[in-house]
Amino acid sequence: MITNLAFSPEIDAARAESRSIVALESTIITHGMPWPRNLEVAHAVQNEVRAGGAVPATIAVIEGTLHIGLSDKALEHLARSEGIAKLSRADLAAAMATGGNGATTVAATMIAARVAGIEVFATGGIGGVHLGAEESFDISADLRELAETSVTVVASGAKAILDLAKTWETLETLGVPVICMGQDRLPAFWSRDSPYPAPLRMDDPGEIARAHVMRGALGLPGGQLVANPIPEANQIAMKDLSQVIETAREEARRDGIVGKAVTPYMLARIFDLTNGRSLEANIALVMNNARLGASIAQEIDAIRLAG
Ligand code: PSU
Ligand code: MN
Repeated sequence: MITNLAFSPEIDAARAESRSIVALESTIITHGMPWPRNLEVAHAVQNEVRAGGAVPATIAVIEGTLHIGLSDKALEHLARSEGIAKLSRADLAAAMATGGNGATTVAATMIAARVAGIEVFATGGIGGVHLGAEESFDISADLRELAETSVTVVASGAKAILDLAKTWETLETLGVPVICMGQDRLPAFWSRDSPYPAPLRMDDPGEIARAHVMRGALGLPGGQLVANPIPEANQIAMKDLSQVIETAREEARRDGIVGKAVTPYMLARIFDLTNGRSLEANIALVMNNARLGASIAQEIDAIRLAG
């Protein structure tokens, strides 16, 4: 029994009416995008879930309470905050126990979604194995979370600032289904294409929902990662980004950036170095993932209702 868990009025109503809910993370707002675009996007993504026929539950920890669904005021407060904690599996409980505040990463949002009975979560990109991990050992807790927590996560693959080959290999080792939506090769966040073949391919949300339910029936712990390619019109070709990523990496090294700070630092530098183009692409793909998440959530609920 978790005492410090709060559902927003919208989520309370959705639960009472058995409407489909899609979880959304808050680290993308606090650490992934600059003010004030982050707040606009937070609202736009929520609206995209609603337009897709489901109810959005943005998740964060505020004064020790795990909030499932945020008021507009709370969302704005988060979006404006600087230096707020980025909570993952290791520190979610500690933040709740000590009355802390924090944005939830993919890992922490998955944990919160499971606790709240939400089976689908949409975001931009998951964390993964960082470039140079053989030296730094920097591997996101998101990967292990996917192996343990039964939530289907819709993302556009892992960010291209990561070592994608090692990230996909690790997910395979962990037995996480990586399902590519509608194509045979995995997307690479800002680009639709990559050299990596899709371990699994599905072409409609109903199949993804059936696979999710089937895993539960088999008693398999862990979630699914749905790799949804960025819309064609918004993509940035890999060759246009590799130099930018390399520059951002060198700067991160020069500035001694390590641990949790690496991902936000790299994203911010890449936004600057592309004059905001990478941000626009990031926004487009999150919206696209929100829409697909809404469809998958409704398909899962339809299966549960029929069963
Ligand atoms: N993808 C984005 N923007 C982000 C993140 C991912 O496009 O801000 C965040 C997610 O919350 C993800 C986290 O869980 O970065 C991974 O951080 P780390 O590499 O420190 O585990
Ligand atoms: Mn890390």
